[in-house]
Amino acid sequence: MERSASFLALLAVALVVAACSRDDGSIRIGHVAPLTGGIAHLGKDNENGARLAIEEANAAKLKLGGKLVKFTLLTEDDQADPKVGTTVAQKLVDAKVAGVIGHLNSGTSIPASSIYNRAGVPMISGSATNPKFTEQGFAGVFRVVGRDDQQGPAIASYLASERKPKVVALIDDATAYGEGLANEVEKTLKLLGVQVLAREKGSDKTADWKAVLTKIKGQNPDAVFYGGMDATAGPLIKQGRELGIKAVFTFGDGACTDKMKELAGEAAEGLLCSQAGIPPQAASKKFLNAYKARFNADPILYAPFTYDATNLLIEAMKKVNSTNPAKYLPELQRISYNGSTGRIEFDDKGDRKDAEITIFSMKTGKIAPIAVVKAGRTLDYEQFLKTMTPAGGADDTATAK
Ligand code: ABU
Repeated sequence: MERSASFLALLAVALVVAACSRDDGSIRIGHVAPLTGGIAHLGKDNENGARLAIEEANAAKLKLGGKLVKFTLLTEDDQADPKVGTTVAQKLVDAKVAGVIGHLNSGTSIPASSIYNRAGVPMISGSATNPKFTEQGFAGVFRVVGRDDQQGPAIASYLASERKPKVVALIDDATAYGEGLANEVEKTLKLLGVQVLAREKGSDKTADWKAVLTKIKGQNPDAVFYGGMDATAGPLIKQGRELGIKAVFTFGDGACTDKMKELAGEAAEGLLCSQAGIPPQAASKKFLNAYKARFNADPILYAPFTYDATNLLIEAMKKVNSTNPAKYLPELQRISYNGSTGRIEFDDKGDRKDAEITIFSMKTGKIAPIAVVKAGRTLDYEQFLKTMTPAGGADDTATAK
């Protein structure tokens, strides 16, 4: 379905759905991520971002349609499992949420999006990067990070130009995200004339990579790219080094975290990786200070993005002074919002316009940003920072378009 046709269908559903505020003035906002299992730390990070935005909105004592409103976060654990993802999506629809922040994984976001779309519930993911998420034509689907058809070319081009590998081995975890991102990396490497070995596979639960790595070692690649999350990428690089593989290990956003050091120790040093947005430390000072004060920790990966996603939903309601989805949904599509991660506007698919991709390397146990790719230009990270506001990020104020 075309997104414009889906938009009319969504408005028709929204018109028959009662305004999403309850008699006591409370408005429920859903959040979904894996909160148990190997990537629970990333799920909690996403949840913290959404929670902080809601707590700040409640502290501001917002009135909509003349009534004081109170936002409540309904958070669900989809275990990064597509089937559980659709079950909790239906649960949130039944709970009459005003919108959903999430899901974290592409593999859960894509099937869940049909359920929210049928129910007229908007969803904004702060981390799902597979292109299909916004290519389905669903008018209520948005993301505030870049896509894997931006991220794959960015990390592959950086690897090819800076490390000049002749042969690259590609492994993925057979998820929508991991496999999709590895496909994008493969396409770019081939275009650049780099030889790519036959694809190797694991799963999002693989802990023992030795058989795959032994096979790869025999082919002596200069680099290894893995599409998957840090929980499985940590053991992969650790076992790779134990087997004596000297190649440059390279990863996408799911494995571009300091957790790699915790999981792989010294073996993580020197890894290359990308994130589908600005680095968390480049988010606005206001956000970073508030996050630290509230959770006594720094954001790990995409918390600034789920914070912005939640604020976008609330901002759309504020702009139309209504809790009626038929009114705030069109506002979400045309919003121009200066969030903690910079200005956010959506294109006609629901993707963030001009999303950044940041390239990192692990140095002395921390992933450190090296370069930012934006609108087809690659900037050295220090140069990129100069293009941001003096505060080092955005100022969290909304501006009408
Ligand atoms: N983008 C990295 C992890 C989330 C996902 O897209 O599956």
